[in-house]
Amino acid sequence: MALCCALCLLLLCCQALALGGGMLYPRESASRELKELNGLWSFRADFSAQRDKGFVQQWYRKPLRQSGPVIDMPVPASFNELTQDPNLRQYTGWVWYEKEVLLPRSWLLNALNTRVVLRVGSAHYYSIVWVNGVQVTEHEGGHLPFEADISRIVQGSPGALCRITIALNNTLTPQTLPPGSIQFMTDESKYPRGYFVQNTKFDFFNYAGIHRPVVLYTTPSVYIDDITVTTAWAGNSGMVRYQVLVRGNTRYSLSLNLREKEGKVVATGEGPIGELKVVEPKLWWPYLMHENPGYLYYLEVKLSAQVGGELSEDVYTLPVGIRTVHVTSSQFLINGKPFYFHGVNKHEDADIRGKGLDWSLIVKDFNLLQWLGANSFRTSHYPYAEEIMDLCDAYGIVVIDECPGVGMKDPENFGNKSLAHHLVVMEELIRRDKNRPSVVMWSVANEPASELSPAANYFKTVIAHTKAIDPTRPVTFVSNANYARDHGAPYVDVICVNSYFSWYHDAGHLEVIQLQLNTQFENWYKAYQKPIIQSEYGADTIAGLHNDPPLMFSEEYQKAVLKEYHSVFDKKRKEYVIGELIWNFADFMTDQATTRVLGNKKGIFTRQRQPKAAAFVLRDRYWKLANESNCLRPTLTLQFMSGY
Ligand code: BDP
Repeated sequence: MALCCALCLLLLCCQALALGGGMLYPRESASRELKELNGLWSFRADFSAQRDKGFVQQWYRKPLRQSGPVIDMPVPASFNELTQDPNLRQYTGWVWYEKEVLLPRSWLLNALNTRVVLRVGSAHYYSIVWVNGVQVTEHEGGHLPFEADISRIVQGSPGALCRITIALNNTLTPQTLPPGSIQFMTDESKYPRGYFVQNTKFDFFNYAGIHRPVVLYTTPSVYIDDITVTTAWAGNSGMVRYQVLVRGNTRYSLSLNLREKEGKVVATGEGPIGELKVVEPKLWWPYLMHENPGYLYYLEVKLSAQVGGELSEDVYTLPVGIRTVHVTSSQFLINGKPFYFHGVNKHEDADIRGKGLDWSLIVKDFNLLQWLGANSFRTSHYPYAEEIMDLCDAYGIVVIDECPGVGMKDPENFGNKSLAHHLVVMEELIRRDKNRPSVVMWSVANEPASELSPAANYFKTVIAHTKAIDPTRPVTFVSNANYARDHGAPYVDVICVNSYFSWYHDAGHLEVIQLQLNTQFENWYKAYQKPIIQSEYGADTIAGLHNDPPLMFSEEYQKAVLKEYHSVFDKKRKEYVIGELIWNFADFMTDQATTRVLGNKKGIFTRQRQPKAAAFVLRDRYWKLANESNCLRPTLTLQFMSGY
């Protein structure tokens, strides 16, 4: 009974909330103000046996320091590796964050026409949020943003002090995404009473905390809630179709200006739905496919309404790239031209910070991608920060946008509850990233147990739902199942396959790679006649470990594996292979295991972003591939409109 109770409390409140409205990235404008709440927050992990003390004692009711000791915790960051306490590193359950903020008086005085919104970029995994002791929202799932209108609470309270409390639970269950399970150890000769561990079947550390920026922002009370754009072009004219969702009043007027980079208006529109025609459009091209990649226009949406007898305006500016995406039986076309993915799989991962957003790391990584000649990456195995996605849009880095459907290895991960949640996660992901030109394909999962029979209906439903919300992009999931028994593959547009020949199979036998890889491609293509991406391949390598002839874990072995794969890619890319994504860009942290040496070492860069020998092999190859398309070497610089 006590154990059951503990589990219940760990999993408290895990039902998802219904989605309503948009999730525009918070940007300042003439009508919107923004206050970042990054920095040090007060923090306490609830180490009580059932992890329920915070709820029993209602820690959200008064300042956290008054209910017990607190420590300083940076936001954004994972909490796991910031202290010397090993119990906090591996903690599972509820942790509590709190920040006190002073609000500008102007936000409180004009209450009739000011909405104050609290937005969390992402927090892992389940969040409950209170402002001044009043619950304002809860959200299931890390990796995606959520927000709450807190106007009534802050505007009704005396003084300008606003106390934000966030309780966060990193417990994963068979129905969460990613899934996990809590295992209670009941043999008291081996484990203390009440001992439990969190088990997962994915290969990265379950870092937790408030991982992305928390902001407060304002809008007028009649406001632009969402904008959806789709683009097309033919001959010398481009088309930007838009739909604007307004909330707060049904009587309003909307005017739109599409500006080019330098600010010149190139098209105008009115009303909530319409098409903007752009003469001689500058198309959005991937990096290394054009001398001016990542070209963005800016869609300035202006809303006017009467509030309390006075004119109220809201302005929001959305970056827009004009481009098309199509898939044939053997090609991936961007703007009608074949695109070959030569890129990487990444992780949001760094020592000390874990999965917390870090601008220095982001800039370093994009510089390494540029150095490498990589034109694309997959957001393995969850949506990445909006700040990263903004740079992909601006630099022309092509993205396969993956949801956190990873580690789905057991039949219980394919039940109705998992499915319902998976659909919501896809809705949230598309709501966030639908307007991004860099996103060319959705990936609904990584290496699920797609050979299990429930996987057929499961993936049919998830993929159909994804396509229903966004009919403009192809959909895939990444498979490592046998081609003849994969129940999800019939529903994807592009086959994405992971394989680790001479590593997890035929360990050490480099000589079998070419034959096995060739067979893999032929089998999949014969079965489906769909283009194929090698979505993972690689070998663990300890930087500085050398052995020639190559032996596993040495830098020479990683190079050799890559070269064997590349020789097959070079034959098959003339037919139907449309891409290669190395596993992995950099070493990253995993759970402790006998096969993991302080994490996964398949990076071509170390965790500190220093190149292993394989990075140079890949660099030569990627630049050779880029030069085949004869394009100039652009520098990745922000093309954001000045002042934007
Ligand atoms: C693949 C997974 C990836 C792992 C990789 C590995 O998709 O998450 O990290 O193997 O084992 O199966 O290195």
